[in-house]
Amino acid sequence: MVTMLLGSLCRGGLRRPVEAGCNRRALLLFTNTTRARSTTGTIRLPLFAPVFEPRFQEKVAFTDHQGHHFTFAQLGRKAAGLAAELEAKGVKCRGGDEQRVAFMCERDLSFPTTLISTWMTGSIAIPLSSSHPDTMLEYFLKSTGSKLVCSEIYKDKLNGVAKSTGTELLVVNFDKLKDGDVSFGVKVAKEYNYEGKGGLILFTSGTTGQPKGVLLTHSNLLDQVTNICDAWEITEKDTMLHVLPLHHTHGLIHALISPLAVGARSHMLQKFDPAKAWAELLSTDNELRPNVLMGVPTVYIKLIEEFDKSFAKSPTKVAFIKETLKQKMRLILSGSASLPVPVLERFEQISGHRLLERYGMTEIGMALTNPLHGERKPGFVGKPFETVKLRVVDMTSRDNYKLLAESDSHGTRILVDKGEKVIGDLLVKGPSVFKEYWGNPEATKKEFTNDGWFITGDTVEFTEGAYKILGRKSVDIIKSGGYKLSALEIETQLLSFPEIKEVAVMGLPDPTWGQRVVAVLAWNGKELSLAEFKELAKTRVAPYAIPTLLKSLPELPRNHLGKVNKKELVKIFAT
Ligand code: MCA
Ligand code: AMP
Repeated sequence: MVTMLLGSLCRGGLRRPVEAGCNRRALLLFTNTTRARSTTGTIRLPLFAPVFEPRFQEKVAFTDHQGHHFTFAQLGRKAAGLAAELEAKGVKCRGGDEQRVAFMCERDLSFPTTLISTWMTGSIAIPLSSSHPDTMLEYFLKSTGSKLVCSEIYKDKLNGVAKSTGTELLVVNFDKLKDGDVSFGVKVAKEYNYEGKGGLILFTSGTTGQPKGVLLTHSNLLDQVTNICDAWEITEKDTMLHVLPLHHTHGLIHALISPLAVGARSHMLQKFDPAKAWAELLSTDNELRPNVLMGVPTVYIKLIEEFDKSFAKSPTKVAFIKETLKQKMRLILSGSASLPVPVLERFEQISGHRLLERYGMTEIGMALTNPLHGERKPGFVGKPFETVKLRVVDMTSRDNYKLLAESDSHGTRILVDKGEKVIGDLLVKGPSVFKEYWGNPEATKKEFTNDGWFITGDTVEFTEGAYKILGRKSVDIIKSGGYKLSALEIETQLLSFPEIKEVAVMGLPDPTWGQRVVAVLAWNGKELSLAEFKELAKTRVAPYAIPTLLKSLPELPRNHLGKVNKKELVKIFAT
């Protein structure tokens, strides 16, 4: 019965997208569902449909950190079971306005189960991080008006948050969760039109105000996933070693949703641990060992440190590691922050792999990539993905900019005079670009030009036929360990403590973290030690955003406009 239903699903029961902005390639997915793209061939809307694909059913979809394997069939049954429970609780919105379901799960089968079941009910999924303090969680819940689902382990953490925000909380015992009817998943994927419907909200930091909820539709997600699976040839034969957090694009869309969407496997570590990651990369289990790794630059820096500590002294181990990785790994990628060229070079020396660096953003998915085949230029992020259009501009305001160059996957048109450099602000357009910031039309409008281009805030250079990222325009955006952090947001949280009179938060260049979060403070009364400060800060600030170096001054130096010059002030840490 299931197979029959799936047969009809795969022959293209899904409706053809009609929305403006839906690209040629997405249309292709719907008109030719048997083989949508050369490499993947199986991605279709909604992205959970492949979980129910007959030919994947006996394949391992997911391996957790304890080494337990789960097939696509098991994942599908669990997701159908939870979707039925959610529907019984009134989370059912197919055909109506999407509800929001925020969830906090462990890095095991509970995570993909909850994500897929949320999508099966037609709701928007909001993954939460257990590392976030209650105040942040309360803000995410209140600003999205979502329901809340969690694994038993987070019950105590979330009870208070649910109460204080008046949020309905469903605690799930995943071990006891009953299998559901898989034909329900098939039916939903087949009959309900997900085109243009909200799929995910991911929170990201801007220069001002509170974090913004980036709403990605199922169409956005389909386009993002198809672009990357195509460009990097991710197929059902791959196994991803998953070491990244699940509340951001990199760990969620790239390392988890993309493999699931093409019938590949994700092997999730409990957290990034360089020694454990090395053990997995060098595993002798040929059937289940990973062949793809995605990481932020800090991941590779820490892998190199671990290599130097544990293996570098033994020439036999050094040779074995290089040979094993050359043979067994297909692809190793870096993104989310600038990859220092010495790191790329050292990692290549160790592994025989040149890291494939790419560039993207939560709001736009991936924009630029070095080639899978062909030369990966150190220090460059390559060319646009298939459906992405780019502009390099000299920008005065949202409705006034000078075009310097524009690119798509076919090529680049340069408009500056010969000999002049193409350096400017990067703008992006295309079907991967998000729909809106949740409940914040003002902020959405501000981030687009009047003619509909998303303003990334990154400065780029086009040279020697490819793009380079030169940095962020604003000093108030910090990238640390691949996390994007708003200095102003951290300052606002810190100023809510009576102990702190004034504070300036900045990013200090750092060899491990890219940038390290640091703060100059003036205290109300007694100065706190770094340890005391961290203890206080963690009640309102995510652990990875807490300043790790402090300088205390009687008061912050300000210019005649009352502003702190952070470019100058950060130099205080050099002494
Ligand atoms: C942790 N520590 C830090 C930081 N994070 N110190 C300075 N800066 C930081 N950012 C401190 C901790 O407090 C702790 O100190 C010690 O370092 C070890 O912390 P731990 O959490 O164990 O670190 P880790 O597990 O080794 O983490 C390294 C990491 C992690 C795996 C690189 O930072 C990470 O997962 N980053 C990925 C972020 C990400 O996914 N970004 C993608 C955003 P103590 O020992 O004193 O307590 S999406 C995006 O950017 C776009 C779309 C894109 O292009 O991908
Ligand atoms: P996020 O908001 O967390 O999605 O972070 C997106 C930002 O990360 C971009 O706007 C860039 O500033 C930065 N970023 C991502 N990939 C790269 C890269 N390869 N090189 C430099 N910066 C990057």
